[in-house]
Amino acid sequence: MAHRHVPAKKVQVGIIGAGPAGLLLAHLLHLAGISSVVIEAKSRKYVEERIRAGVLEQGTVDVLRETGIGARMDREGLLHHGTILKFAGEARRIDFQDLTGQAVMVYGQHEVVKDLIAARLESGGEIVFDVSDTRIDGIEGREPTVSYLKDGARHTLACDFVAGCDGFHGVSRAAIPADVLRVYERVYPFGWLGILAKSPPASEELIYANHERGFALLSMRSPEISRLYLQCPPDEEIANWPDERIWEELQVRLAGGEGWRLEEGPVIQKGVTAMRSFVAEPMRHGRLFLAGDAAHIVPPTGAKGMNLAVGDVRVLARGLEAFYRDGGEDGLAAYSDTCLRRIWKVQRFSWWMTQMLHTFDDASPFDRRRQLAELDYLTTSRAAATTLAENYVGLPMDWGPQ
Ligand code: FAS
Ligand code: PHB
Repeated sequence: MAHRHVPAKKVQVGIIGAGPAGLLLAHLLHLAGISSVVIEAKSRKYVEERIRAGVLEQGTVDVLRETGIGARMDREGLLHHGTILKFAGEARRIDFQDLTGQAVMVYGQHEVVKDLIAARLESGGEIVFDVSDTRIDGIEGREPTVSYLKDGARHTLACDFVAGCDGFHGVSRAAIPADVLRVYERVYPFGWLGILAKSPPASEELIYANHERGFALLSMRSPEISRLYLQCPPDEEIANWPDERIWEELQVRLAGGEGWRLEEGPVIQKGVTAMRSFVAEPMRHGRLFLAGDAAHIVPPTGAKGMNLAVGDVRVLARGLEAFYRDGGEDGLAAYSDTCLRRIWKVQRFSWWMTQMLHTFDDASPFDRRRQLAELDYLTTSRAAATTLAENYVGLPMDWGPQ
C-alpha cells in the first residue's frame, strides 16, 4: 500500500530506540547543543512500564546526577554497599564499600526511562512513539536517512549520523553488511523466571544463591516491592509456574538451609528471560553507530546490560561532541574499539558470575565441588572478593582517544 511521504526533516543525529541507550544519548547530545530525534516502535506507556534491569553501577549513577536526571533516583533509589552470596547452607557478604569505596544504586530501569523521557520532553526534545517499518539508508555516505511509518505516512530524517539504539531485535545491526559484521555468541542452557511481587524484600541487600536445585536471586524495587528470579529451563512455559510453586521454590533456594524465609505477597508481573552472551563487531559502519543491546547482550547475573548501554552512549556522545565542536573525528573513529574493550571485560564478568552461580545438568561431581570451592575462596580472600566488587560497582570508564 503506497503511503503519503512527508518532506524530510534535517537533524544532526537520528536515534532509533527509546530505551536507556537512545534516551540517554538524546539527553547528552541536547546538553552539547546537538539536535536529535528519537523514534520508538512501542508506545510511551509500554516502554515506561517494561520491567527490566534493577542495578545502576557507580558510573551510571554519576552520569545521571551530573546531567540533571538523578533527583528522583536519589530520593527513591536504594544505595547498596554490598551483596550477599548464599551457597552450601551459608550466607556470606561481599562489602563493596570496604573493597572499592563505591556502591551501587537499586533503581528500576523503567524508572530511569521515565526520568529520561520526562527530561527530553521538558527540554523540547522530540520522541516519536509507535512508529513502524523503520528503515536506514545511506550510512556509507555523508547524508544517511532514517525513515519510518507513522499515522499512515512515511516520515524521513535526513541525518549526519544514525545511532542504532534499537535493542537486540532491532533493525540497525542488520544495516551493517554481512561481510563486515562479526558475531560472537554463547547461549546458556537455562533461563530466568522473574517475578515482581507486592512483598517487602526479606533482605536489605541483594542475595545471589547457588543452590543444588538451581540459582535464585532476591532483588527489589522499593521497600514494598520485591524482584525475584529463579533459574529455569530456557524454554520454560510460565503457565507451569503458578504463584504458589514460584514462592515454594524461592523459599527453598534462597533460604540456604538456615530456616530464613521470604515474606510472600501478590505477584504483579512474571516472565521468563532466555540467557545469552552476544557481541556484534564492529559497532560502527560509516555514519551508523550501534549502542546498547543492538550490539551486545550479557546474561543478567552481573547486572550489567543497561550499564553497558550507558557506557556506550557516553563514549558516543563525547565523540559526536568533538566532531561538531572542532571537526575532530578521533573519538568517532575509535568508538567501536573503545566500547569493545569495556564490553569484552563485562562479558567476561557476566559469564564468570553465571557459570559460578548456576547449576549445569552436565556438571560432574567434581565440577560441582569446584564451583562451591570457588564461592568459598571468593568469600574468604580479600583479593578474590575485590575482583567481584570492582567489576560489580563498575570498571573505570575508558574514554579512548579524544
Ligand atoms: P532496549 O531493548 O532497552 O531498547 C531498545 C528500544 O528500541 C526498545 O524500546 C524497542 O521497542 C525499540 N525498537 C526496537 N526495534 C525498533 C525499530 N525497528 N524502530 C524503532 N524502535 C525500535 N539487564 C540488567 O542489567 N538486569 C536485568 O535484570 C535485565 N533483565 C532483562 C530482562 C529482559 C526481558 C530483557 C529483554 C533485557 C534485560 N536486561 C537486564 C537487559 C536490559 O536491561 C538491556 O541491557 C537494556 O534494556 C539495554 O538498553 P537499550 O540498548 O536501550 O535497549
Ligand atoms: C534486578 O533487580 O532486576 C536485578 C538485579 C541484579 C541482577 C539482575 C537483575 O544481577
